[in-house]
Amino acid sequence: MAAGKNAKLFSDAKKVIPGGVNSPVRAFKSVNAKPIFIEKAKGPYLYDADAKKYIDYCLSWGPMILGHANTKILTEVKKVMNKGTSYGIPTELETKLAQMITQAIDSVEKVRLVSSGTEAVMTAIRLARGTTGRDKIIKFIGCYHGHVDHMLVQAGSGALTLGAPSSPGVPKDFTKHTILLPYNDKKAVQNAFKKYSKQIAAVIVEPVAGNMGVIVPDMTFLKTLRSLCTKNKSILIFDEVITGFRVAYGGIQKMFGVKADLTCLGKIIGGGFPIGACGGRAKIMNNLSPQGTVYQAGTLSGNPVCVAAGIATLKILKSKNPYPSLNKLTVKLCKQISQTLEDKNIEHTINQIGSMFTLFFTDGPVTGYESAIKSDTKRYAKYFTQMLNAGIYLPPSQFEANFLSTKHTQTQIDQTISAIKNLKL
Ligand code: KE4
Repeated sequence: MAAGKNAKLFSDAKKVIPGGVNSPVRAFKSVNAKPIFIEKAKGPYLYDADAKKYIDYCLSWGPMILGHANTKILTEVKKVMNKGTSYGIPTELETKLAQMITQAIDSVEKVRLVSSGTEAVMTAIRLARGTTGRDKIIKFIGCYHGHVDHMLVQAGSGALTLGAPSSPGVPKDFTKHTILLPYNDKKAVQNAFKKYSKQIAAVIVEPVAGNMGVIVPDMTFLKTLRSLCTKNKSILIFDEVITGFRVAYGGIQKMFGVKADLTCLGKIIGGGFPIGACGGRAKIMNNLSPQGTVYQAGTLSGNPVCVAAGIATLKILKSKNPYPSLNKLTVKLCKQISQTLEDKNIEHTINQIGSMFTLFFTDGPVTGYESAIKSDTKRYAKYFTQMLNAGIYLPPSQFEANFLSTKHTQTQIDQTISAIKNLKL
């Protein structure tokens, strides 16, 4: 609960920033609470304006896999900053990060760096349309791919309808080529390709959903997307803005054995600085200007400071390979959360993969949007607030992912479980 300085900061912010925040979910509306304002962070901890300390399971929505204010990353960033911060002219650092990404993800032969996940998705979709000369895009209900107009669609009435805008300000024309299908539903995709086959430029999917809470789809779903795209010469886009370098070094593709044609990245590859990337097969990527004719640009794309943070992050992830222990600790946490809630007879289900998970207040299983929205969001709001008061910061929405960092240890797990034991839901 925001108290003292947090409340004052929020009221000041609302006077000059819409809703007092620079991204809607930070306003804590989904959990019916008032936001905290962060003063500083270190390792697994956040410290708010009232000097209250929190264990952070949101990690800036994913980027901070090595914990906050990681000394090694900051040292590398400071070295680069002392030489200047932005040139709008190529630097060797951009090539280095692109090389690291292409070495980490087999399906990525070339990379274009941008400044956000939204820009990465914009680039991938325009590139897919420019490459195929087709207009239609398939996306899945419950997947979020940033706030580009043609991705802000809601399901029309009945299946297989073209998307209707989900936000004012998006003209109907901008979403008329977006086909919205149920996530994890092979049949729906097969029917869509039957109906629109040679009109489909691309299918874009979160290979593990993070934006309706964590949902790991059936492998046959992803394999079906792959085979249908290959057969129809459509482009398969994996939006790995969350999963990229989160679940394993590189993307999820090696683990799942399904290769995308284009991959969108962000978050972790910037080590806490603004970044995004669109990468994929050279044959497609070479269509991007100036080598090709599909236009795309950005003043701060490949910014040396952001890129230095990304390189330092990936270097540590590659050399230390923290994934086995990080994933093991996450499984342990989820098991203990579930056991504790069972002992309290609280209906729930947990979806977890690697160091990302979501606790849903529904008996599950949660396999797609329809089952996710059965969750008791009022109960989640109470859970969020009681955990916040106990010094545990969770995503301020039932439909987001929790993350662990390499700085989370048994100490934080123990504190989290004792807070859950005291819940009154
Ligand atoms: P950004 O433009 O926010 O950097 O990335 C957009 C994006 C694209 N693809 C996926 C799979 C994403 O999850 C995101 C952004 N994630 C949200 C949280 N789920 C960012 C938080 C926010 O919007 O404030």
